[in-house]
Amino acid sequence: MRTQVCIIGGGPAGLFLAHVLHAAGIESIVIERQTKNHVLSRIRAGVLEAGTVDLLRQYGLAGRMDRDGMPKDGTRIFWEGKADFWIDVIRWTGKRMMVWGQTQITEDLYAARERDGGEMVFEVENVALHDLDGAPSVTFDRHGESQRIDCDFIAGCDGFHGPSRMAIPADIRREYERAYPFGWLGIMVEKPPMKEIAYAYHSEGFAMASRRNPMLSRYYVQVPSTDKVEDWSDDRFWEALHRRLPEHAHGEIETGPSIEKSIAPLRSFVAEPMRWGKLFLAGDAAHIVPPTGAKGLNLAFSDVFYLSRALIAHFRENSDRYLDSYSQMALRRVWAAENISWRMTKLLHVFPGEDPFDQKIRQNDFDLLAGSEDIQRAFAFEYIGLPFED
Ligand code: RFL
Ligand code: PHB
Repeated sequence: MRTQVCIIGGGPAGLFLAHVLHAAGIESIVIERQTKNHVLSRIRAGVLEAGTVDLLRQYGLAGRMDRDGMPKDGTRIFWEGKADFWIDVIRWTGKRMMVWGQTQITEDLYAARERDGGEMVFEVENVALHDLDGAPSVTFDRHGESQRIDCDFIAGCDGFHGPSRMAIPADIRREYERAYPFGWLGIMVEKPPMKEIAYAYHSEGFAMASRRNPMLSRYYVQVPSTDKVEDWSDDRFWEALHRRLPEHAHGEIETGPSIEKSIAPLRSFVAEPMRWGKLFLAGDAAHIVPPTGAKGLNLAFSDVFYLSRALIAHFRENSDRYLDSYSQMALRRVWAAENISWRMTKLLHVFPGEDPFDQKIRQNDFDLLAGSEDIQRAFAFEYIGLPFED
């Protein structure tokens, strides 16, 4: 096979890139390790930055989101022993976020790709990247047969465990990492959610209340990395959640049997550079953030914004200006998201082995935030996501 851009990975980054390139008349083939149903069964992100919402609208992908998504003007913070706090994001930034699931966005992206007649190959195995500084190609096996795609560029959108990042030579690639000794146990419940998305700090650990639609709630609690899903019955989950959220909010929690339950490990990770020769990384393939700042999916969209602009300038205007600056430009936004995600994780979670000094600093960080409009404005500026660079 031959195409202009071979996209490895059919998650949000790969599918959105294929969509934007198609709109500009650039051909691509998306190859994906899983089946479409498997990709669509993964439950992940829920909160979109204003910039991501704009991109979905700009590319005709916002119909369902604008009908069924829930605009979000700020975030509630519950803090053990202190008054509830509301970060008024719309007041400080003039911008509005959206609560709308990654699963639904991915469904819409698949529908668009099918409508456009774009090529997708599922259930690929043994994917390998070749000749990244010459005439690149990708080889893979499918149902026992070897196949090869020749292309002008490869987009590595294959998530944290995919092969693209590893194709950058070890002496060029630099990796920066923080692993956290805890994860988020998440459950989905078919009950009306709490009024607003809420983050909670409690001396027993972090908890959070989110949603997917007016009849679907998503809750999380911090658990040690060593815990298994089987250790957590629904009853145990609800008890922990109630202990960690203030009593006056208990009336808003509607419990029920979980329809999904999983543990996500927390990690901060960045690989640099995001370009090597004809290979460009986008999304989780290049970076991971802990979910506390709700940044991962948004970063996948901002990488694709920069990368699609660069590829369009290459094919349509014969200019490599944006291809050459892709890695630096994308990484500036990546590090900003790493920064706020790391700080929010430190602020809201209990770290094993922390001492009273650590706890006093955390309390003070919260008091500064709750007491200062300047700090709230700065926080809101980062939380809504940095503007895209020209
Ligand atoms: P994905 O979604 O991992 O997709 C990568 C795709 O590549 C495929 N793949 C391969 N394909 C071909 N060949 C191979 N060898 C391959 N190896 C892998 C995979 O099957 C997959 O389909 O990466 P992408 O597209 O970069 O998207 C990133 C987002 O999925 C991720 O950042 C977010 O889900 C993170 N995240 C959140 N982000 C937000 O912006 N807001 C949130 O509120 C938010 N909440 C979350 C989250 C992630 C969570 N978990 C479970 C990690 C909440 C949670 C609990
Ligand atoms: C979610 O709804 O899954 C969600 C929302 C906000 C976060 C993380 C996850 O920070």
